[in-house]
Amino acid sequence: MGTALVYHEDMTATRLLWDDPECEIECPERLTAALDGLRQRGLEERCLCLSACEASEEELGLVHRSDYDSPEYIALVRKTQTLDKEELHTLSKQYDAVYFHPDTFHCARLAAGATLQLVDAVLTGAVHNGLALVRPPGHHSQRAAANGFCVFNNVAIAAQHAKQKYGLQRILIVDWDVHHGQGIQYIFNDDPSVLYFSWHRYEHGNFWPFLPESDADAVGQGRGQGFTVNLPWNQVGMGNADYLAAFLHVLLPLAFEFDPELVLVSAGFDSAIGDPEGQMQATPECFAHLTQLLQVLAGGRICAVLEGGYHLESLAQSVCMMVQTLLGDPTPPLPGLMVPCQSALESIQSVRTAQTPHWTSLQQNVAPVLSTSIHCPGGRSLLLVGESPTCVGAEDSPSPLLDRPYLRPTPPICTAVALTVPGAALALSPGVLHQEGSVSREETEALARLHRSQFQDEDLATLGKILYLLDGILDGQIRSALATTTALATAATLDVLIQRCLARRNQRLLCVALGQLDRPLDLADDGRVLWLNIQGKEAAIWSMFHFSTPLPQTTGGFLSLILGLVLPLAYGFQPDMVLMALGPAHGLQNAQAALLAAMLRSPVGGRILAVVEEEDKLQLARTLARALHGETPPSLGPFSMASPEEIQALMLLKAQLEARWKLLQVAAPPS
Ligand code: X5A
Ligand code: ZN
Repeated sequence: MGTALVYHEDMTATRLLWDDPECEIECPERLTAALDGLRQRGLEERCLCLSACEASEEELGLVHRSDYDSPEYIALVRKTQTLDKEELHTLSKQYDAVYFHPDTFHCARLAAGATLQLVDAVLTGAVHNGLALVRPPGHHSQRAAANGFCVFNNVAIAAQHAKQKYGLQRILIVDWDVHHGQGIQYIFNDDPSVLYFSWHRYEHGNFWPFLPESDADAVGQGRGQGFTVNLPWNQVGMGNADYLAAFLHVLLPLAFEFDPELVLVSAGFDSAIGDPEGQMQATPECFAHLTQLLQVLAGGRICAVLEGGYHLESLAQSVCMMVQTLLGDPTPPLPGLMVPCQSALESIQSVRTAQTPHWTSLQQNVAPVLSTSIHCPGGRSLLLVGESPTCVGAEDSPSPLLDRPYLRPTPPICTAVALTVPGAALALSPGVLHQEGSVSREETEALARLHRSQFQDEDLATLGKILYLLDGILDGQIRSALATTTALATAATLDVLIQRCLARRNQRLLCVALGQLDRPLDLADDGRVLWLNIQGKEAAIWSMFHFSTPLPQTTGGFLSLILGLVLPLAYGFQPDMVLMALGPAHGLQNAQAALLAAMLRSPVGGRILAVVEEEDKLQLARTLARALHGETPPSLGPFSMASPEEIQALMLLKAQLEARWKLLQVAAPPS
């Protein structure tokens, strides 16, 4: 199982034959630049490379079928093979932003065919996921019309194919191209089996394709209401924090509720920095993060299909970021301030408002009653005044960001496991290793004494092993690790681990403590540790870095906690590593623990040390080890709506923390 890369050199054949400033950016070098990038970084050879074959006319007909009042579109495109340059130019002018070439029909059939092969490879289980590198792009193409460089709608054809050939009932299409894929929207407008999400440069309708139906209030029609989700960007310059906020607060809540069986990505990279069309500021690394966030859906079955992307260097880097993430590599750090801009928040708010009638997960968005008190020891008011910045202008040069090489060496050990239970052989995945090393007895004892923690003799041995894992992560020898502790030693262990971590270099540590684990008494409040306790009791806030919240009992509440609180905090804090501890009475189901671990990997590049009490069934350790290692976590089960109490607790906590942690915002503060 791996990652497929579907391509054919013939797709570089089509090109513009006359002068047209609008169309000249869609050039053959786009494909060669992307492929060269993959080769240079050694990514191509790690993929299962498939040579694209043309889609049949029957397959194209899944979307481009003729009806009574329009002539057959496929026949018309077929005919372009024999037209001369002048005739091609005349035909091209009948469409908006389109050029035909004698090889267009062949290339467009290869593009659709490549997409179908990718879907087949994923749905037959030959690979986990993959990318089709294609030209021409597809998402603007309509049933009987070429549009915006697109001839056949590759992704829409693939979705129909997945429904018909494999009987899929729920397909998610994520269109992160900077243009609105209106073609896909029209094709599935009344179809509830395809959830179409698109963000796009809109500028209140003043950007191509200038359509009112690209706005947030277009939600689909008939049975398809709520299955079209448009997030219009009304300013250029959207960056990493804006894209992340869109995923955490719009796409992912709906996607989890929808529970897709397959994710198709209309992967246009004109939404990245440097692109002349998009004028956005998101860096290539952002696409690694977006990809990894999608990997928790649909059992990891992701088919990405190239759409736009016109800055060759930016395109190549973004494609590489996506492919390395599909291959399972950890995410690189995300550059920039994690603060969404005012305009992005306004857009996020408008799409959430438009979609609220259609999605339970958004109906939890009730205004908090601020008079209801939340436990704030010391009685200080924690509300600070803050404003969201406006977008960075597009004129700011992209080059410093694009020049930055990405270097974080791959640790020799992917996932290490140390268990206290004698002889407990975990059936581990390849790459997950049992680790027997330990920090010396003297050093372990000294550390334990330093923190006046009470350890039994056998607990000290365990502590030594866990410290060894921690050191391995801090030294870059181990990426992630899992350890079990003996009963009741978790709190003391956590105490020592935090101190050890802080004593080393300039580390920032995110500590997610589940269950009855008290905040260590001497826990520093200098911004180096973010302490989040998730347990059964009421919410409490000690400072902007230390707080606790109850564990929701519903899947809806749990997902809101992860997407609405934990991940925004983790991304905002930008820790060097995560310490995840499952203490007494943590109450998490295995699938919940795995999802939390899997999603926490993104903001820290996979650097997680998880500590579990041995009383927990070994199945938990096994599931957690797999999630840490990058396997898609098991499903949480049927979606259940969060209870009013759960919503209230979360909203209150978020309201208090928003002033410091701007990624928590789901709406624009009044300007
Ligand atoms: C696939 C794609 C853009 C067309 C822009 C026309 N098309 N101005 O990015
Ligand atoms: Zn585009």
